Amino acid sequence: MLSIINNFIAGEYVEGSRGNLFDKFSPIDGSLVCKVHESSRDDIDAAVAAARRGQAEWAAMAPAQRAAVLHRVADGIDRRAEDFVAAECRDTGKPHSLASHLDIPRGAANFRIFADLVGNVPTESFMTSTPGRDGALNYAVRVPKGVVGVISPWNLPFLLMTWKVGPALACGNAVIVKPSEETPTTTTMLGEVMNEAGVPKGVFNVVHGFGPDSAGEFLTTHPGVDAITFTGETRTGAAIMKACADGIRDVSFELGGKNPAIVFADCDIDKAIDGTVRSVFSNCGQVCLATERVYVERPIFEEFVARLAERAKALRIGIPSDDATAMGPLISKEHQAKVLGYYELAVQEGANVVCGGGIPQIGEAYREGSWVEPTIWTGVDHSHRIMREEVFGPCCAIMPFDSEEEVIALANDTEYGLACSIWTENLSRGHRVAARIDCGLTWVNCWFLRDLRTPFGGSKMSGIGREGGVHSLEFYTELRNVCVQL
Ligand code: NAD
Ligand code: 6OD
Repeated sequence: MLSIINNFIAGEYVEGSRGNLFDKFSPIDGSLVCKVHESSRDDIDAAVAAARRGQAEWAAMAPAQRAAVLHRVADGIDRRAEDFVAAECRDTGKPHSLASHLDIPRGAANFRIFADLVGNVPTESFMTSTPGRDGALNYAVRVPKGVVGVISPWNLPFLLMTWKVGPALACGNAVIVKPSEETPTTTTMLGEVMNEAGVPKGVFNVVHGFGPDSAGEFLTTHPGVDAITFTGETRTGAAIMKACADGIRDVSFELGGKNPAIVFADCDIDKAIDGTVRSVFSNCGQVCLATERVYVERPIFEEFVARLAERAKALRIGIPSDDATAMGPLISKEHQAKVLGYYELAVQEGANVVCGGGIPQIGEAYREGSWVEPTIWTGVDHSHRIMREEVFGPCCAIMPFDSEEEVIALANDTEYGLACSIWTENLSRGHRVAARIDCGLTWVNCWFLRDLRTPFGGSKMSGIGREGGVHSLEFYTELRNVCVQL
């Protein structure tokens, strides 16, 4: 039976008021997955009104009580993990093993960690001397921002949505989430878990649609929304920033990247190869932190390229439910066309195709899916567009380097600044180089090893602000000062 995805407003699943539905197609075989109710301006108005009512009730609850509710949300996700995994795999085509080990458990963790964190953060206070008087006590209190709009992408839909909803709710806000039009399902399913956990109606709302002239724009321009937190493309971030400027509303942006890996000749090459296979090809390369530029010190360049290519060619491409699948399809035909466009461009620009570069044969039943081959290029420099522009596919270009100074300059020669991995057994060098890379996250001898208490975000065109740990609390609350004359 074809499923219809509704909006979730004030604790109820509701159809879009205009009756417009859009189609969501499978990246695996191009079949219709579901039809989705697109939200109109009226629906966004209803969501904002519900959120304002719900937020007042939610913020009035004792923080410990809110934390207990959020723990029940996490438990509810765990109980239904299999349903969430199946839905995420259906929408994205990602391997079942990835969704069940990463996306869905991280969703539950995103509620637990921030539920526990909020009660344990001290705020500042000062004793202020006032000449001739008894002085004053100044202290700061944190209050929720109010109604937060959450706009999320399709690559790690549940993980990245809960990464914002968890702390926003823990801080006493209400949220209106607009998931990507490509991945509407798991965010919508979360509504039921929220109701069962006892989250007051209107605290968690979901609206569906696209960006411009649709739910995304209606949400970001709505005067009843107090802040917007967004994950997605850099140019979408720029459009949202303009929309938020009118209302002087706060934004937090996690945007695109063109992330380097630096492989020194003194690395443990087995670990560096394993790590680079993960960082380039996981989730079919559709991870904002994914490596797309690899710089390898010349003495190990040939060996590294040959071994990485061997591993890339051995990656099993297939459907989510096959346990042997290491890589699924891209999210959509549109994204496949973009990635294949870069594969073509690389060749036109004179890159050497070490492996891949085309569409793999998965079987007749999957001909309409959005498959691409894992791809590696050499023979490139920074004049090539594949060394400068985010592809967001399972591919990387590899360049040799001769010195630490040279590779630091190469790594930083980008308008992005999200993540970097450094592979070396010389930890002094690891620290030294990490300090000089202009990006928000540097991993030494690892990749995507996350501790949710750490600051997460990008420099330059990769974002504004930091979330994670207390940094999330900073974004999702406002600080007020109280001054008491003693
Ligand atoms: P996208 O920017 O196309 O879409 C993201 C969301 O924004 C979707 O929900 C979309 O409907 C909405 N949107 C689009 N235009 C809008 C507008 N004008 N107003 C309001 N909302 C609008 O991004 P995507 O294609 O879904 O995701 C891939 C991109 O996201 C890549 O560039 C990737 O690097 C980036 N990303 C970054 C991070 C990070 O943490 N830095 C994480 C994941 C993805
Ligand atoms: O791990 C996280 O918290 C996070 N925001 C990951 C982002 C991955 C981008 O695709």
